Order: sequence, then structure tokens, then C-alpha cells
Amino acid sequence: RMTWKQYHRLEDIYGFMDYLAKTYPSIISVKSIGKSFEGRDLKILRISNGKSDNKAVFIDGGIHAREWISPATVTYFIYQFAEYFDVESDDIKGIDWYFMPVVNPDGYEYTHTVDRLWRKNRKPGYRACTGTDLNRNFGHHWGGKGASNSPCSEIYRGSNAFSEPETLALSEFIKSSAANFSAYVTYHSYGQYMLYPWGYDNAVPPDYKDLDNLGKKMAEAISKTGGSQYQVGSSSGLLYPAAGGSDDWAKSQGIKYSYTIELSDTGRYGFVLPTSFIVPVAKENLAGLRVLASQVIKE
Ligand code: 0X9
Ligand code: ZN
Repeated sequence: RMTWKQYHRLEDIYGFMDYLAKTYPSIISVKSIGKSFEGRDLKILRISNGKSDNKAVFIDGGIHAREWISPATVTYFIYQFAEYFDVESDDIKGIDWYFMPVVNPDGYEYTHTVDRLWRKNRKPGYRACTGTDLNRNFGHHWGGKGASNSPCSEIYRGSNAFSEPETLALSEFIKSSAANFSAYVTYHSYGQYMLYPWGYDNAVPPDYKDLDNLGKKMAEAISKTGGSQYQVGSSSGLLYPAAGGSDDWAKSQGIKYSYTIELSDTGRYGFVLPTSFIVPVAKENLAGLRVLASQVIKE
């Protein structure tokens, strides 16, 4: 059974998604968009009222294996929207939601069984060096700053853009979907940042003011709800340049509101965030997501 009192194994998360699709078939469907390197499903859950002209929002988590608060938060969103859909706001009901809580299932399982601090996927690289950083493998300015060509590096970019089954499946899904995506939000940890493109270099897109404004409104909703302070800015400006991120690629595909959200905390526990943080972090970020939904509906 799914709770938000612990970090769950992949099997529990996928079981929960399948259960929701079975329980609420009129609004929820689950599909596997491919297999990970080790053969695990790559599952997406869609929530929709079925109206044909809805805008769509894509949300993912678990690109980095050790950032456990990310899948926990995304599954909490799924739970809220699924269980309370009929009493949800018109904003939430008017959007087609696509949730992919664990983009990197092989890495995620590996952090549960072998190495709690593993980051990359589990595709062999060279000799003893395993894994590609999926957030350096997307195809917008792939191989640029802040990405390594060494398979032994934690930020290994992979042999080519989309060389990894996980990034390839995600990107093919977004490209081929009939959905009209106006936002892409990818949850990571940690640091409490709302980041927008570009990540590949110190530059911003022409409409960055819109991303900055909405980011600030989301951060304000988060702090009002749970008290956490999130800083807002471009990835390259606020953090560091890092090319090949999913956010940059989504933006390059014309998805206007593309964000990487670095969840809690600011470093005390880092990736090994105690389970008592799950509900507070997820709740305050749900408030942030509601602000994004209202903007998407307005445009
Ligand atoms: O470095 C990353 O991939 C992200 N930080 S993390 O600590 N979760 O690894 C930030 C990614 C920001 N976006 C881009 N650089 N495109
Ligand atoms: Zn990350």
C-alpha cells in the first residue's frame, strides 16, 4: 500500500498507479512508454476529464536515482488529483496531466538495494564505469558545458544525445503525443530552487520574464503554504551551466513553462531527506503547482 510515510520501492509506485487506473477508469489511464536499460517499464499516468481541447502539463520525477523526495512528491500529486478529482478546482480539472514519477527506475532500485547515493542510470559505460547522467543526455546543446564525456563521471553525458532508453522514450513520447503541452516540470533535489532555461549556458529565452514571474508566484505559494523559501532564476545563472538537461530540451520543443524544481532541503540532510519531510514538501509544492495550473488555464 502507498503511504507518504516512507519512500517506496518501484513496485509499490507502479502498483499504486495501476490501482488508480483500475479504480478511476473514466479519468485515469496508465501506459508504459518503453523499457529501461535493465528492462523495467517506464510508466506514465494520465489524468484527464476527456475534453478534447484541454491544454496539457507533463510532470516527471526520479531522473536522478538518489533524489527520493522527487518520486514521493510526484506520487503525492497523483494521489491528490486522483482521489479528489471531482471536487478539484476547474483549473486542475481542465488540464490533461501526464505524470512520470520515476524516469530512471533502474537507478532508483539500485539506490534501494546497493548504493543509496547513486545518481545515474545503470547502462554500462566503459570497464568498471556504469551509468549515464540522464540529465546530461537530452538533445538540446548536448555535450556542452557542465557535462562530461567520461563514463566514470557522475555527469557523464552518454555516447550521443538520447543514447539512453529512458531519455529516448520520454522525448519520443512528448514529441509524438497529441497532447498540447504548455508546461513541463521536472522535480529534483536538493536546494529549494525554481529553475528555468537555459541550463546549457548563461543565457535566457526571449520569454524568460514570463517564466520568472510565474516562478516567483509559485515560490510565494510554497512559502505561504509550508514556509520553505525557494529561489527563482535561470539554471545557469542560479546554479551552474549544465547542458543536456530535460528542461532545456522541453523548452526547445516549444513547451513554454519549463522548470526544474529542486525540492528540499537546503543541505542539512541533502539527498537523504528524512521521511517526515515527505508530506510537508509535497503539500507546499502542490500549492506551487496549482499556481502553474491557473496560469496555464489563463493563457
Ligand atoms: O545538475 C542537474 O542536473 C540538476 N541539479 S541536481 O542537483 N538535481 O543534479 C540541475 C539541472 C538544471 N537544468 C539544466 N542544467 N538544464
Ligand atoms: Zn537531480
